[in-house]
Amino acid sequence: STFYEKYHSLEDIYSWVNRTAHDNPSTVKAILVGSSFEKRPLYALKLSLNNRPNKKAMWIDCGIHAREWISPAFCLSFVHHLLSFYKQIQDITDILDNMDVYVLPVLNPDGYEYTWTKDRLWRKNRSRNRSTNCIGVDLNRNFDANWCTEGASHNPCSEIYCGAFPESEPESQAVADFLRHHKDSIHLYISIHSYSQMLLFPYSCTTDEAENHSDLLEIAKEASDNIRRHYRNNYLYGSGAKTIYLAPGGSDDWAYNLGIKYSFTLELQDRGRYGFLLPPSKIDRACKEALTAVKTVALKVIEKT
Ligand code: 0X9
Ligand code: ZN
Repeated sequence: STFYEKYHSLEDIYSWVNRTAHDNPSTVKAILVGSSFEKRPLYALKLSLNNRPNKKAMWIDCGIHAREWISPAFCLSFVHHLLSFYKQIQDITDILDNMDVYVLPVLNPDGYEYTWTKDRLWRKNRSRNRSTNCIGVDLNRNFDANWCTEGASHNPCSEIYCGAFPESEPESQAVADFLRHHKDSIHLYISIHSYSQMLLFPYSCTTDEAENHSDLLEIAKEASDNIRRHYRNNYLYGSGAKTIYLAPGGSDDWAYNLGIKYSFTLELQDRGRYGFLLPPSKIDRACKEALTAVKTVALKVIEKT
């Protein structure tokens, strides 16, 4: 199997980031967007084909939850696909001709490292706090979107601990800062998770409908339909709160409220047979399905904005 059909250690992913930037000097830049609690760098790749100003951009992040290994695997394969098939495949060409693409392959490197060395099912980051021995904040409860209301916890020992205050964690703050600085160009935000095979959009932090709900629904339906047509696999779609559960403080809702009106969370394979322990033999298919969804969404956003 190839590089993209395996899971990779954090060290290997850092090398891959370096190599990818180095091998594609005219199109790819590695941007240091911040560092983690344990001081690991947070690198995003920027794929940008020519230096036209005012180009739209999309942002995609992977690995906010440590144990969801298929997520970083997707970010790597997505970058590889974009770079390999520009001018070969029409939809890839259309995306890169119209958008810069920012890809953050591992938003939570400390947690990811921990799942490789100590506890495969760790979810949160690895930050410590004075008050308890419990470690880590759920980074997808740490953003400032109805922060720590129903669906998150103030208990530091909880898997859905929201942190001491919004953006208390260096990882969420780094991403939020980057998006704040680039919000005028970034028209699409996507966060990659697993598992459950869903395409979610705001809101998750309230049962209220987003202002462009019907637009988001139409895009999500098209993505889900495309996955079903190509791979005969079902992806549920809808607002987060109504499709899975109320979960405030998520990056997607926060990005949406910032003004990035196309904001999605994609939950990859599977439906629970292997859960977070998706075998490497399933990586290729899972990434192809996700690629179909991401391409569909990106092309629709290019069309609409
Ligand atoms: O609960 C989550 O953070 C995500 N599901 S997971 O099983 N990967 O943990 C869903 C996130 C949906 N979006 C928001 N809650 N904002
Ligand atoms: Zn997740």
